Amino acid sequence: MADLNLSASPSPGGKNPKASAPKGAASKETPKLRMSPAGDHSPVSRTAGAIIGVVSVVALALAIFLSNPTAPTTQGTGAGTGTTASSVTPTGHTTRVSVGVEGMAFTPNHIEVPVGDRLIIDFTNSGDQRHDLVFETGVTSGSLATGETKELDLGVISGDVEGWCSLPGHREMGMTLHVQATGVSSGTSSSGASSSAGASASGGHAGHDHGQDAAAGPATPTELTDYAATITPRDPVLPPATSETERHYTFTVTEQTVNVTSSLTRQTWTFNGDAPGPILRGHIGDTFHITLVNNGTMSHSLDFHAGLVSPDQVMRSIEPGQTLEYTFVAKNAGIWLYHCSTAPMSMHIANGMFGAVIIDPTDLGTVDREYVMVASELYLGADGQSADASLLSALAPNAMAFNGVPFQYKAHPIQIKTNERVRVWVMDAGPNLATTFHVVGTQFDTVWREGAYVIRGGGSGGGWGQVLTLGAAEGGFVEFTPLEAGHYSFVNHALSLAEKGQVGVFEVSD
Ligand SMILES: [Cu+2]
Repeated sequence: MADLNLSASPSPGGKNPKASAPKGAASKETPKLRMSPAGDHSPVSRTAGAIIGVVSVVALALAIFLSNPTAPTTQGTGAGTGTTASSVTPTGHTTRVSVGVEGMAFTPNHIEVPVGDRLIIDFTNSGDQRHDLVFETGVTSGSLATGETKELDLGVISGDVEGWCSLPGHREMGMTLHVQATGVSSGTSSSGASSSAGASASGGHAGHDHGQDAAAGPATPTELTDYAATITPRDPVLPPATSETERHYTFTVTEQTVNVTSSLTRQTWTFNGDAPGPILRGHIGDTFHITLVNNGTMSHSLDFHAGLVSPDQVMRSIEPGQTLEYTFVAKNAGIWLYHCSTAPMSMHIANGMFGAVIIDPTDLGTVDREYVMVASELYLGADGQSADASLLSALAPNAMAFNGVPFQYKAHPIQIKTNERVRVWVMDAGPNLATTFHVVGTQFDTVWREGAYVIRGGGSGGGWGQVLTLGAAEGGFVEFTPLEAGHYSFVNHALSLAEKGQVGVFEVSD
């Protein structure tokens, strides 16, 4: 039979008994039971096809009652929700509650409604980006822009109902709304009456955890590598900066589904269609003029670490269809991250909204080849989905990439010649984990990290380097010269991450 939990938790006076049911017990076969506080223990209604279950529950309830006749009576609603209104007696009363958004939370996020009341929620998106409000019953507001309002009719409430924002990552950030059905309705309101008197709202409830179970990776390294072999790799070559000093770019945000393997896709959110977005390069003193165009379905934004500007205006989220002008002067050298800064940022970055701006140090040396590697993490979920929010929250990526695609430079080695001097710029776009960039078979005589040479042309006392260590959002470059022909793997030397895709090969020939 269905799993029921009719444990009573009466108030001290015994006049407002409550019952709770375990989450996940809701089904069409779940018997619904209501016993009136007046002592009538016959069920008000029962679900067809579950007579045995109902009888068993009644017997159990009677047994509990008979074993302790003085115990408060139990108001049980099973695991009912607003869709099972037939299992309770409608009070004819309507509870009406206004719900807003503050940051990444609904306010209130906990609503108490007497069982049998009809619940209407006036939902206003008072947040700073698009949100929706959906309930497990299927009632949904649809995606609302900032300032929009939608009336949601949850019908007659027969049990607790869970709501949340369904935009990726928002629920996990805390955007949940718990409707608690309270045990006893006054039942005295006249039919059709509407007031907020029966509602008790608070913002202090932590809500229920809707996090998904952390799943094993849906794509094996072999599958990822096999797929990478079928695509054209992203060109890792970094061209020299052009000589212009006023630089104009358009960054167009789109959302699309892309393959990760031949049988698995994921949703990406990108600047100009690819992750990473464009790699920009210039000199100290250059002015960058970026027009951000949001052609997506949700709010997005931009944060250029390369600029020294107040975040308030240029980094604000914009709506689908809107544009934003973002101008900054590159005052200092570095390989600077840019990313979407709409909450949850981890989700927007994990879905592909990141890139780099390289401002050359004035004392940059001469090399034969120059590449850029943007390190990032993938949190692959079910087919066609954006990043898995639970894995993201747990800092547990199941695939890793240089320049967006796991294993692409293992499947397509980068060709260089012996004795060529090579510079590799590395940006750790994260969103979370560190990168320790190492090239097997080489040592670095030059390591530049976050604005300064760690070593240059060899360190003191003959010391050279083996890794460029970068935390999330850090960047730098290394220089090395392979002396012999062969296959020089480059890896994140946090090797479990290399094995998830942050590995490539320099194929060196004479
Ligand atoms: Cu975004």
